[in-house]
Amino acid sequence: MSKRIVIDPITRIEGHLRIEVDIKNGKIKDAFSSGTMVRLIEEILKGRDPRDAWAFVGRVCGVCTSTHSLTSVRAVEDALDIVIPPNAELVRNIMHCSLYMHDHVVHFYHLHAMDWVDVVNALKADPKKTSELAQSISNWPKSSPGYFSDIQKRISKFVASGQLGIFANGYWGHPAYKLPAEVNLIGLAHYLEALEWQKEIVKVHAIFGGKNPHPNYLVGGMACAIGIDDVSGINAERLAMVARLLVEGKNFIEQVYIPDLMTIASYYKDWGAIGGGIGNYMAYGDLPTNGIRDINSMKFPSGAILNKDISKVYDVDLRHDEEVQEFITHSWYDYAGGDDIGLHPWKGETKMNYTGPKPPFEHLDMDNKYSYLKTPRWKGNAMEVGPLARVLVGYARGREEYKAVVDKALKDLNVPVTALFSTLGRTAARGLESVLASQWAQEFYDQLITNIRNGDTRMADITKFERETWPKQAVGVGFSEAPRGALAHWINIEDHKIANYQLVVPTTWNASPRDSKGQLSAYESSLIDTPVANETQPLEILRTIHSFDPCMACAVHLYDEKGDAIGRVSVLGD
Ligand code: NFE
Ligand code: MG
Repeated sequence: MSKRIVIDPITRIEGHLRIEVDIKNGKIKDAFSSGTMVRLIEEILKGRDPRDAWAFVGRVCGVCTSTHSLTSVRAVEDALDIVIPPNAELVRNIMHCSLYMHDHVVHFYHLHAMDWVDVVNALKADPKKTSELAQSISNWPKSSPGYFSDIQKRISKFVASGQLGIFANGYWGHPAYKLPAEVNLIGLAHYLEALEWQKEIVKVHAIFGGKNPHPNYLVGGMACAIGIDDVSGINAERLAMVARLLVEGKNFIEQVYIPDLMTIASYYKDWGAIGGGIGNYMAYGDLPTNGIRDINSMKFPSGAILNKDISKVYDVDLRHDEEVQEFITHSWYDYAGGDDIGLHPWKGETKMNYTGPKPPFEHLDMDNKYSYLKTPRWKGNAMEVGPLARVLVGYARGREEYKAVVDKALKDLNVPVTALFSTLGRTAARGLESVLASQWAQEFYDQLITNIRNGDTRMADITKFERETWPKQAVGVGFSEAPRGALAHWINIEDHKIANYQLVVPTTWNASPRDSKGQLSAYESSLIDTPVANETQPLEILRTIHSFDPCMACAVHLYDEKGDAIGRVSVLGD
C-alpha cells in the first residue's frame, strides 16, 4: 500500500510550490510538482513600449532581481539590432556576477543549510572544539571560542523561550541530520553572518543601477554615466567601493561558503547518489566578453547534455521553432490549437483556465491539469537547468577553469564524477560557480577600469532610441543564465508596441508538470526513489527540492483567492 504525502507550501523558497508524492516501503514511487499561483506578466506587457518592458519584468522576482530586466533589454536589443558599448556589457556582467554571489550565498545559508544543519543540536557543541575545527578549515577571522559560545547564548535564549523565530518549525532532531554538533554550530554562526554580509554585496547594484532590488536597466546600454570627478555619476569613489565590495564578496565565498559547503558535504556523501533525476542538462550561456552574439565568448558556455553523457554537448538554438516549446497538457491554460501541442515562445499563448478542484481539497487531479507552470521542452526532452547544468556544460566543453574547481572538489570529497548527478552535486555546483563568478567579477572590473583609463566612457548606444528608426515588425530573443538557470524572453514588436511577450524561466523548466508524452520534469523526476524516514517530517524531500533553489514567483508569471493553506504536511492513505 502506498501513501500520498502533500507538502503545501514548501517553505524557504520564493513563491508557492506544492509537492505531492506517493511513498511505498519508505521510498518515493511517484511525484507531482505544482505551482499554485499565477501572475500573467505576459498579458500586462501587451501593447506597451518595448523599451519599458525591463521595468515590468524586473518585478517578476526580488530574488533573482535584475535578471529579468537584463534578459528583457537583450530581447529588445536583439529585435532592433542594437549593439551596446563594451562598458555597458562589463557593467551588466559585474552586476550579474554580484547577483550570483548574493543569491547563491543566501540560498546556501538561509534557504538550504537548515536541511543539513541541525540548529538545536548546535547548542551541544563545545565552543573550543568548534573554534579548532573552524580554524582548521579556513582562515576566516571570526573563529574564537568566545565567538562561538556567544552565538550559542543567543540561540539558547530563543530555544528557552520556546520561540525559535527564524528557526521555528524545523525538523530538529530528525535522524537524517548527520553533522557533529561543532559543524552544526559553525553552520549556524555563518547563517547569521551571511545575513549581515548579503546586504553589502547588493550595493554593487545600487551603485550601477540606482537601487536593489530592481535596479535600472536601459535598452542600448546602462543608465549610469561614468565621470571620474563627477559628484553624481560613477566617480572614482564609487568605483573604489565596487572594488572593495567585490573583494569582500570573493573573500566570503572562498573563506566561509566553500569551506562550510565542503565540510557539510563530507558528512552527506550518500546524497551524491540521490536526487539525480532526468540527467539532461541545458545552459543558454552568459557573461559575454565580446558581445552577446559571440556565443563562444561567454564565461558560461551554452549547450545541452543528454542522458548524463558529458562526452557530447549539443548546440541550442533559441530561434528554431522546434527546439524550445512549451506544453500545457497538465497546466491550467488553453491553447487555441489544442492542449497537446507545443508552441515556440514567439507563437506562445497565455490564456488561463483553472480546472482544478475547488478549495479546500486534498488532492489535485494529476491525470488532468495540476499546475500554473507550463511545461517547456528542448527538442521534446525534459531538461534540468541551473548551476549544475552550467558547471556540467562548462566541464564538458573542456573549459579549464571549470575542470580546476570541479576536479578539486571531487578529489577533496573523494567521490566519483557520477556524484555530480545528484542532490549533492546540484548544491556543490552552486558553490563552485560562485567561486568562478567572484573571480570573473574581478576581471570585468579591471577591464572596465582599463577602458576608462584609455578614455572610453561610452555606456549606451541611443541611435535607435527613437521609434521612427525601428522596423514596423520585429522579433527578438534575449537570454541569460539566471542564478537558477537558463532564462529567455521572446518578444514580438508590431507598430512600435509589444504584440506578444513570453518568458520561459528556469524554475519553469525544473518545476513544471509532465508533458503531453507523460515525461516527468526535473523536480518530479529527482524525487523518485528518494528514501523518506518519517512521513510527517519529509526532510529528504526538502533537501532535493531545495537543491534546485525554487522560485515560483519567476516560474508562473493574483493568487488563488482561497489558495492559502499554510505550512501543511498531510499524509493520506490510499
Ligand atoms: Ni525568482 Fe529566477 C532565477 C529567473 S526563476 S528566481 O534565478 O529567471 O528560476
Ligand atoms: Mg512563461
